[in-house]
Amino acid sequence: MDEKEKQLDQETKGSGEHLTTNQGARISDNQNSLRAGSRGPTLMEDFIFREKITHFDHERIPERVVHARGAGAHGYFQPYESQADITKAGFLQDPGKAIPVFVRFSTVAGFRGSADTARDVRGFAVKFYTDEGIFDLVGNNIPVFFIQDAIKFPDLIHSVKPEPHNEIPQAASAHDTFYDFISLVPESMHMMMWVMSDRAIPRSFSMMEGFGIHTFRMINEKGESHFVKFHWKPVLGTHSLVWNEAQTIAGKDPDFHRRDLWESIEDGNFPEYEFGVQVIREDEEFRFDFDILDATKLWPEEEVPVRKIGKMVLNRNPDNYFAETEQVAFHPGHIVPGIDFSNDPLLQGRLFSYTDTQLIRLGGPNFAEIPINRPTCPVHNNQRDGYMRQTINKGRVSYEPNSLAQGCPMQNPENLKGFVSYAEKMDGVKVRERSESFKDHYTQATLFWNSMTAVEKQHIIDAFSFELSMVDHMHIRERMVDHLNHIHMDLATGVAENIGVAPPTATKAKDYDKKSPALSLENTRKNTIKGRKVAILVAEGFNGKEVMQVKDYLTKAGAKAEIITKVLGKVKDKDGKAMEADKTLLSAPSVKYDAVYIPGGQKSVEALQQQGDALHFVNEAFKHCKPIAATGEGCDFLKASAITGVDIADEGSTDLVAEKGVLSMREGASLDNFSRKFEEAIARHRHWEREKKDKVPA
Ligand code: HDE
Repeated sequence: MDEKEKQLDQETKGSGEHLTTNQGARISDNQNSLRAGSRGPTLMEDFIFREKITHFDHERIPERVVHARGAGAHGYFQPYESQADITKAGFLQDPGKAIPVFVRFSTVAGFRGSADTARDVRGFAVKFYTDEGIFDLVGNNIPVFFIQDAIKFPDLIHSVKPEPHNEIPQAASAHDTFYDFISLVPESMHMMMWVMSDRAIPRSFSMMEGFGIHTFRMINEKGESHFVKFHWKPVLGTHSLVWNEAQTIAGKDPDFHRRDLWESIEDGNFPEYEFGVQVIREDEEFRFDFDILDATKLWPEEEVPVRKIGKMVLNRNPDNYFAETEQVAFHPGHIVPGIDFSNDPLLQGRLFSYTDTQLIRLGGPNFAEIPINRPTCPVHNNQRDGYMRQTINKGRVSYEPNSLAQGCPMQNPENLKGFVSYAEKMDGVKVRERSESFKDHYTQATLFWNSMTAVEKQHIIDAFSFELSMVDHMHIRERMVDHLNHIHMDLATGVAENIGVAPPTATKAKDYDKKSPALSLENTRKNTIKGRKVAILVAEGFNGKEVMQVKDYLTKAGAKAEIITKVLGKVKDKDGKAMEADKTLLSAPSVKYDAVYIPGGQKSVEALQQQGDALHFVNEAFKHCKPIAATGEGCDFLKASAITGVDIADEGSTDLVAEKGVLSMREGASLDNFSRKFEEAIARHRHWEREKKDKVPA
């Protein structure tokens, strides 16, 4: 019995428990309510019925206003070595000590039931259960934000959410109100570049970076402060979907990302991220051509390198979505000694918002007592009562100072790890105004554009063109093109041509050719196929030996290879040996895989050629620039598909033909060598050099 069968078996056997009310009375009949006669009215006294229905009626709590759609996982964090030079935070001192974490990934705009693959920012929120209290790092997968001041947040969110008169569109920024707002807020342009790039459609949660965004402080034992930015770097590298694929997945598998996270953990293929900090000395605050308190700016990694200080591994799925993933309450204000805030006005505003939102969402001030939110260290204070209080405080003392309880719980001086805010020098007049140093809105947007490859640039043009073609108002489209022309004229021209706006005649961008290679996804790729999914398309009569060998190779390299047939059940190879199908062509579209392999076997290939879904599978994989491989008669299948512009091994050939990510081999050459070449092609992920998608009918 494999693990899955064991689990199903256990579920079938049951727990042996008895059904009771919430008060513990055993229930004799859970099928019928209490009636006056078998055809008579239901009786008020039916406490069993009333308790059950009342509980059901109250099952929902308000979804998060933003980040409503999420998926969570448990894991641990362990530092590489002591970070005592910059912080006294206990969890960053001992490389021998791991602490528990809970992570919640999310989208921002959509409702709780929306599709995972919408073009959107992803939330990347981590709860560290440290011995000195909870530290929440409530970040995103993009290192900058739309706005500089928290007072604009409700406006931003109202503009991106479905329009209020008809509640359309769901989980999409491609509509008038969003672009109306954004085009009037130039500070959002840098963030818009990221959101229109492939970063906003990640391949999986385990293949995206995370960022704390704001500048924080770290404080060491000597009381010295350094400015820091937090980073998460995925061990699998950073990968994305392509837009057409993301849209298709939204219908075929709206749970694509949460399913991938769940299955990776169940398969023991644990998502891992390195934790990093960029560090700026206190006296370097004004060394840069941007303000380090401005959340619409990043610190280029080439100027301020990321110091990798630890690793997070996600190794356990939640037991219950609601109790854990839905009730988890993050707050950027949950910090521990050794970490402190900066004056970033966006961060300062967030410090108010998160407690406030938990009060309405979780129903009162005791949300820290919900199991997922409880610190792992002791909690003692004089806070009492409130909705759903769990703690049963003993004794008569709930105030301080007191003598009746010997002054306990007592306050802690700094040497007993009491939190002491960094003594930052303050002066200034009380004003409602933005610093002059926050006023350059385009330079880093241009830096981002300059750092992209030609393909990435084209994707940004395509994304803006898609989004703005959904905007009805001409003056909004024109305003956007004008902003883009402040970033780069090629961008503005490329977009304008697609959306019926007159292209600019002269650039408004400043002459700026700096690049930051770390910003391009092409430079974050790692040489691994761990976590990728490969489809093997077969029908009866396939070449079993080829399948076993290639599947084995890919599995050993960390990929998940699945056998796909027309119907579920056993499928026989050409020697009559049966193999179990994992999925069917109906339930497993190509968009759910990273690569596809068609083995040989005359009968199998002839049958597949008669299946439109199989041909569509390969055509679509080709369109999405994914690696495609075929051996033996499988090459004939590729020849019968709509693949264009690449060589495929001819009958009688003994060569391994590999062109633009399409591999084919008839006979003679080594299958091991073939598998190795296939692995390399999968590691590359996308073969953009064949991106001529308009020609492929998929
Ligand atoms: Fe949030 N944000 N946010 N946000 N945010 C919330 O808190 C808010 C901002 C982020 O998985 C809310 O519990 C304001 C930046 C994540 O549970 C709310 C501002 C960043 C999550 C809230 C921001 C984030 C939230 C809604 C402008 C990246 C989901 C429900 C200053 C650094 C956490 C909730 C989870 C959630 C307010 C801007 C990240 C309303 C006022 C910038 C990952 O409190």
